[in-house]
Amino acid sequence: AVRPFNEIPGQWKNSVANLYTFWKMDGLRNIHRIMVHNFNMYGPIYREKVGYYESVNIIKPEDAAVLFKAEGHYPKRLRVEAWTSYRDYRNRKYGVLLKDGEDWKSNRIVLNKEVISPKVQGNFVPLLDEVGHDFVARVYKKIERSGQNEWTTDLSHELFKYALESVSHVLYGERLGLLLDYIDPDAQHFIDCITLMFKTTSPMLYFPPALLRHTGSKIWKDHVEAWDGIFNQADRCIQSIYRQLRKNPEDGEKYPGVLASLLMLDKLSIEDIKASITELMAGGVDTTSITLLWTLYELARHPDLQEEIRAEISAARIASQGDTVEMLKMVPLLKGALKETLRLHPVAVSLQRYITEDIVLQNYHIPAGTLVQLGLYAMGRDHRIFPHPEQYRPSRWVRSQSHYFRGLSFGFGPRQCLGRRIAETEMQLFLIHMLENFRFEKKRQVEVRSTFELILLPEKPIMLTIKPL
Ligand code: HEM
Ligand code: 2DC
Repeated sequence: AVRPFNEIPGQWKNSVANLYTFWKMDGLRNIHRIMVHNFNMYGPIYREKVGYYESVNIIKPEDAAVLFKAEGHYPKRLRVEAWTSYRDYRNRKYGVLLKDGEDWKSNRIVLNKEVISPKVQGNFVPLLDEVGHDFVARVYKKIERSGQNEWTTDLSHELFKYALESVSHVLYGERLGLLLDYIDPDAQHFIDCITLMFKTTSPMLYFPPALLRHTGSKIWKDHVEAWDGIFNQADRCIQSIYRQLRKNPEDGEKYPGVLASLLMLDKLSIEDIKASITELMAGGVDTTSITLLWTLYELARHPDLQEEIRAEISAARIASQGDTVEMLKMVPLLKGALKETLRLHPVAVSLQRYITEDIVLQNYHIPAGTLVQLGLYAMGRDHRIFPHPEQYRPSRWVRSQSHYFRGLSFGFGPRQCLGRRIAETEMQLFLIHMLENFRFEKKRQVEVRSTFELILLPEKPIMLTIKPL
């Protein structure tokens, strides 16, 4: 017989005590490790209540399949109150990230066509390829200046610039010029604001922003300042494209970028377009750059694997005869490496959905309306789901075992990551260019752990040594 909801194990009855333990364990930065700990303690399903939100947590691919079948036509995830509060406070529209219901669906359908459909991939490739090329030139310059024929560095700041330059080129069809020697202070400020925005969001998952706002807390003030910086910079970029487009409408010769395409399509209001473009610009920086940093870190720790991927890239370069879109179809191990990076170092600790119908998970009845979380980080490190989970093995995504509900780093279904195509293409091209030119080494082999700042980030700087081939 199916067991009742109230019998699911977990510390959900005493939420105040739970919040206290949470603080004591420095839970804010360790949320991913606490989830692993809970799955070890309670098994593959547990209920929890931390602060004001309550959820059922699952880890198994089979359960993920059941969850996503019950997500309904308007899939809804955990509402990040800090983000909606800011928009309400400043009277700004929600973009696709924060909308729900029919409003979300109608915007998302239009955006899908311009941002994630296979037909636009070809438009993005030359734009992203150009940025990858410039990044290589910049690294050569840095190596030259070092006078040692190698460059040892924490690449994260360069990667943030690479990611912002890439996503901007795709969104606006224009270069910002972030890979030049001169650093545009506005762009640097934008990058800093995104980091601050994520950092100040995580405490507000547990303390209602409305409360913090009315008590004049620093977290809320910093958060507002961060979003203000993000919106101001995005507004400037959007205004400039808008004006250009009104002065000389597109000739249709060259791909004008996502924003201009949306404006010309005329299916969404300008305010809706602005809201979602801002979210895409903000969502496109820390996510891909950190994933690339983790990938270089793993490749530096696995020199043979690095060589194997380099060989795959060389072969693909020759076989594709200058057709970059074709080339991207010939690098399965490279794509496996990115999947493997996201398995061990996911951007999102969990995926969540409010289910729209009653379901059964692990033989427990779960009523419609419940928030169900799939622990992505915990799943990626579970030996029952990924044999030898501690090993970085991109080939597990190429051959062997079933991938059934295992590759979920970008989420699932109609509510999955809207930036996925941009992110994947951008990351693949980056690695292709970098591996064709440089070797990556790690001087000291130390394990770097993740810390939670809404997205998972390396706990300390990752130092890499880059050498020309
Ligand atoms: C949503 C992961 C890069 C924009 C999401 C979600 C995940 C995710 C897990 C939630 C999906 C769900 O609930 O099923 C990632 C990862 C990235 C990445 C792993 C890179 C390694 C990007 C980039 C952009 C972006 C580059 C923008 C260009 C968005 C947006 C949403 C989203 C707008 C909300 C979509 C909606 O609610 O309809 N992402 N993301 N992401 N992501 Fe990403
Ligand atoms: C964080 O418990 C942990 O892609 C919470 O590009 C549940 C939760 C809800 C939504 C998730 C968030 C977590 C992590 C960051 C995600 C976000 C949805 C989109 C966002 C996964 C797992 C992200 C990084 C977007 C951000 C775009 C934004 C800055 C404009």
